[in-house]
Amino acid sequence: MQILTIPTTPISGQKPGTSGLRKKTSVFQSRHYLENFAQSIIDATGGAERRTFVVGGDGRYFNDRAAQVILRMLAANGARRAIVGQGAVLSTPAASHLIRLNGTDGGFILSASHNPGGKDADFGLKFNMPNGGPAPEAVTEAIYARTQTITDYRVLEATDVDLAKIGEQELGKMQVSVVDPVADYAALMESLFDFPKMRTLFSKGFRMRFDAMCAVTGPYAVEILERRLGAAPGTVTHATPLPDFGGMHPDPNPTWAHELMAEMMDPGAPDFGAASDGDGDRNMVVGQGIYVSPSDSLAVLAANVHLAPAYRGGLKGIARSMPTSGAADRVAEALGVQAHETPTGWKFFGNLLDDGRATICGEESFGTGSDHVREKDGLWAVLLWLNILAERSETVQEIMKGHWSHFGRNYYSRHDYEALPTEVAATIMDGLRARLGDLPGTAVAGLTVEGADDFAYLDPVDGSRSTAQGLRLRFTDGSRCVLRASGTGTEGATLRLYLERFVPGPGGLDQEVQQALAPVIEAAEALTALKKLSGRNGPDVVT
Ligand code: VG1
Ligand code: CO
Repeated sequence: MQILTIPTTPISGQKPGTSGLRKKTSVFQSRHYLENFAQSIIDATGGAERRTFVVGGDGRYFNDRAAQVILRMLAANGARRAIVGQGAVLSTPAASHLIRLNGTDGGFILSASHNPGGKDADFGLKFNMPNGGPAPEAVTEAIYARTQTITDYRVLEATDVDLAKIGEQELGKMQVSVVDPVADYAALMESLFDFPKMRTLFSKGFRMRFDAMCAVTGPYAVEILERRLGAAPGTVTHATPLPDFGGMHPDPNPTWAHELMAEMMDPGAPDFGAASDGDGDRNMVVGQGIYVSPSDSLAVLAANVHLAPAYRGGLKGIARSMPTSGAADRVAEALGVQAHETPTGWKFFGNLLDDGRATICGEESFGTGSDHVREKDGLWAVLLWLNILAERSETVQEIMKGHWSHFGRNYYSRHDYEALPTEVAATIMDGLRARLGDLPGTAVAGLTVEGADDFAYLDPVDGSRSTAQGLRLRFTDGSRCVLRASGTGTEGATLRLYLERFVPGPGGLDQEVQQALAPVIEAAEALTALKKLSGRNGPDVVT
């Protein structure tokens, strides 16, 4: 087998966003595109010589082809070993776990996560570090810089590795270990939670629905929920991963997981419902007749996490992304633990988790996780909820109401304006940014602006600074809104408007969310002119 050095030239736009590089599948399939980016990752992270990597993805269209290319490139770059999920499939949290479990030098995760998959949809690739977490900004910038100077890449001339077969193979001088994608992950979950107690819950007739959305979590959820915990067969729906996710948009929110929502709002609903995204790191949680917002879910999980065996000792701290509601901060305060506010994207939690400053982390975008891996973890969150439900013997509804009456309620919603022309989005963002200094004191829609800034983050562990992470407007009554440009889309620019209002209770805890937020929504429009400038009647997706 021969190592080929292929001359290439830089390709523009290979800049990783919030979570890796995401592009249309056809772009990734174009000449040298994947190879240039993969070689740039290898070059910018110190080469692959004698190293071990994990390789796997969410199973979307092109996943298998891309995995074969990456394996041949790792072999050509001198890697010692690659650990690959069977069929080149690994959920993102399972990949993070394998990176850590095997003490490897990192991992290549093939996924565009919650973005639709298929020939005409999206593909993505990201690199995770030896700690199992997404590469931090300094590394993704170095990768991007390398894509702009690259002159050649190395690839082994070889036939495909048989990724259907579990066991050891050789690719040139590199060892390829094909592993069961589920086994180690399921064992990890079993070590964290009280499986016997959860089994008892199911044996008493507890009913659950888990919508895997034809994405990667199907096999994980069937193994853990149905086989190990004894949930009724068929609890997991859309359980077979498909290359195009069966045409579903694998984003677990009330809009895209509407089948689950409809079932859970029905009078005969199961006791507990959940869904996960394309690569298995997101979760949506729904009770009988009640949707749990991700920001609330983080707060409730943090307040109850001591009920699960692995967390009996309590929390070191709670971290949330800036746009996520302050509900978790109230729990941190009550527990007397550190509260951290980071920019959007899981890469910012890694240092806090590694340094023992946080145990549990979350984002408003349906992401929750803990220090058991270095990614958000959809099934982990669902299992923690189940463990809490088994311990408390209350319904989701009772737990939520109890939480609000104790801590007060942070009404919260996100309004997405998708695929706007890039210039329009830039005009809206730049216009507001330019006026931030003048806004404090402005009264609008019955609210008064108290503070306005462009969020910047100073990492307390490594001292790195990240700027321009979202425009924040804080009102005197504690409400706030945030305007931020998405970094995961592949078409035009998506703007996200995050809205929050705190009601301390005892009254006013049962309002309809958009109604409770009406003054903030009105003030946000008056200040950002988002609808007016975008020419849209309203948001495309409301979560
Ligand atoms: C979105 C979410 C962010 C999340 C990211 C990756 O990013 O807002 O919270 O970490 O997706 O999630 P953005 O830049 O589009 O707002 V996943 O599950 O797509 O890896
Ligand atoms: Co995801």
